[in-house]
Amino acid sequence: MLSRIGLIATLCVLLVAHQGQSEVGAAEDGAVVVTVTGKLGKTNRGGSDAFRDAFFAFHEISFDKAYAFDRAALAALGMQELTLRYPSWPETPVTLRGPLLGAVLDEVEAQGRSLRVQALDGYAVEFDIETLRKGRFILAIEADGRPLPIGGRGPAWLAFPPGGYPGESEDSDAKLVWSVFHIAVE
Ligand SMILES: Nc1nc2c(c(=O)[nH]1)N[C@H]1C(S)=C(S)[C@@H](COP(=O)(O)O)O[C@H]1N2
Ligand SMILES: [Mo]
Repeated sequence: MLSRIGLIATLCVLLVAHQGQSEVGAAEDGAVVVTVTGKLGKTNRGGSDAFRDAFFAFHEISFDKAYAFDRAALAALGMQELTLRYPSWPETPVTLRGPLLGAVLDEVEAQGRSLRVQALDGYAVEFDIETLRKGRFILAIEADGRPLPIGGRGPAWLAFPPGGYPGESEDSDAKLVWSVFHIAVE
């Protein structure tokens, strides 16, 4: 039978083990929302499996390692806020929250020069990493205090202020990829 002290010690160990797990990344804890592949210095999962990673397979994407983020892991990178309105949007600005894309790239130790941000519907946009590190790019997972839903613009929405990417006109939100699930570092 466990002594009282033994029991307390066991509980402490379990508590620490559990905290440790959520620190390491969270791929194990919650549903993965965004997976980063390509030239990474740090990964937290192995290669794609045509059965389990069916949506990657649908898009004909395969990889031998990747870094998978759930919402908590993205939030742990530091939630930033961006209140935006593009001319084609409804009157009331949208307040988006999520980590800086640069923080995501730091976490995975991105080593490439460009990024391909890909959405569930297949829409994808290429960005130059050096350029976007200078701007204010947020991988939003919340809008107006609510998680971005699948079926809406979630699970993640790449957002930056009007004119925030060189060469993009002030009124175009064409590079604001919504329903992002995959970022490839190339
Ligand atoms: N996932 C996804 N994101 C996307 C698009 C898209 O088709 N799919 N269209 C882009 C374009 S061309 C524009 S103008 C803006 C706004 O598109 P919406 O009017 O369909 O919301 O989202 C951008 N992000
Ligand atoms: Mo568009």
